[in-house]
Amino acid sequence: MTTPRSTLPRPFRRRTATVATLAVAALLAAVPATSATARDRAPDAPQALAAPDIPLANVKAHLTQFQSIATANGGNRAHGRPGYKASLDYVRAKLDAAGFTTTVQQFTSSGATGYNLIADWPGGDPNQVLMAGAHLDSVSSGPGINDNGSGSAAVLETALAVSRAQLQPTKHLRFAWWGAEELGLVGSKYYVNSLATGDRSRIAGYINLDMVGSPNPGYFVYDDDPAIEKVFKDWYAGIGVPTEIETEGDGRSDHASFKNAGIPVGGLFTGASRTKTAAQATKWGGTAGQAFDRCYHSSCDTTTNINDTALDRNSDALAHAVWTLGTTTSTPPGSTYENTTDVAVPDNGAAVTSTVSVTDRAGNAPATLQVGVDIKHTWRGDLVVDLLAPDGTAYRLKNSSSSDSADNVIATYTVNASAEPANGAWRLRVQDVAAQDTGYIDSWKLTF
Ligand code: DTR
Ligand code: CA
Ligand code: ZN
Ligand code: ZN
Repeated sequence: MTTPRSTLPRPFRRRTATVATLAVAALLAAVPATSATARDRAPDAPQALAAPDIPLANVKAHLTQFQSIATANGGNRAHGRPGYKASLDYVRAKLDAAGFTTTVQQFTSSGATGYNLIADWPGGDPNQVLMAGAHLDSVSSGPGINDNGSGSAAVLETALAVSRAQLQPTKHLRFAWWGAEELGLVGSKYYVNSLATGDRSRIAGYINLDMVGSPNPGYFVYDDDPAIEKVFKDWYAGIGVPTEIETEGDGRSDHASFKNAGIPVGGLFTGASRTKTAAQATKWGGTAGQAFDRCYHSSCDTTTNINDTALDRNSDALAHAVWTLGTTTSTPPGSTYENTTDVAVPDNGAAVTSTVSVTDRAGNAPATLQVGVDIKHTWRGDLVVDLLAPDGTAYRLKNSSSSDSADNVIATYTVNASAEPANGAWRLRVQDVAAQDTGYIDSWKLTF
């Protein structure tokens, strides 16, 4: 059940260039941003790609509010407890005042009502929704200021910066604060599962921030969607801070709910209970042999359990990603992947295959995947032709025919491959099932 102040954007068909847009965004990240910020430009001028600085003081002010809320509500902000809903009401009030369209999504978990907060920034292409989110709930044993007030505050302040800049992004921007993450990603799973299939495919990417101010911080970037990962790694490289790939997190925060639905994800993390190594202390500072966050899931996870530099850097990194990925121009439709190597087809024999590897896309293949085939073969009725998805699923393109005596199969087939991840080794399989007449695969290609 939802209690919308306004509804989420109406359904539109997805543009197939969406996933390619993220790749372009990553390239744009390398382009030195112009010095002007969005606020320096007339409203109708093209937006600068340079994000504004996110004021650390503003982010910390939200943490102070979360701390006060926990203190006034039994010491926590956990699912099902008053401190959680009070946290949500605080965040929502800020967003409403800043011009966002907010929606509260209710669900039930462990016998208690849970709440997700969704905030849409009006405008942008509803076919390309860029999301950034954080879980707002704490564990019941403490106020959860680093886990995950830090992510919640960084996402909130980035959203408020979008409003201050009156950003007019290419993509539609949506920000989210999840309930009941600590119970098993419950709120974000509920959100993704509640999306109609078409709505899911409109989400170009989801960026997750969960623990981004750890007191003994590491700088970890999720190694999921290549375009999102590159935006973050390039930004950190730009300030001279080395990053590591986040390896602890697969499935351990809300990005997993989106990744499991085939949506490109990325994110930032400063570490939890794992111990910082000597090598990490050398490159990042801090204390080797000590946990990144000694107060993980503990009552001492208070406003004193924050490293300001880490919180500031990750807030600025998120803003950079939202501006970069959110304000990219649309890309030319389609991307083609081709194999032109000849493959002989044995007469009345075993099937042969030819492979096309797709590596730079994210999300699933489209419902209108184009399969261009060029097979030189007399009496083409001998041939059975299939497309094999990376997981081996076969899509029949052409059946054999005892009456089709024409030569060559030169055709383009449209396949609904929306159930298949785009990346992987796609194969064309050809078999000659009747004696006499021979030929070969001349070339074939996939167009997304
Ligand atoms: N599961 C998160 C904390 C967490 C632990 N490892 C990772 C890796 C990436 C993101 C988050 C986490 C929590 O306790 O909320
Ligand atoms: Ca900053
Ligand atoms: Zn936690
Ligand atoms: Zn967390």
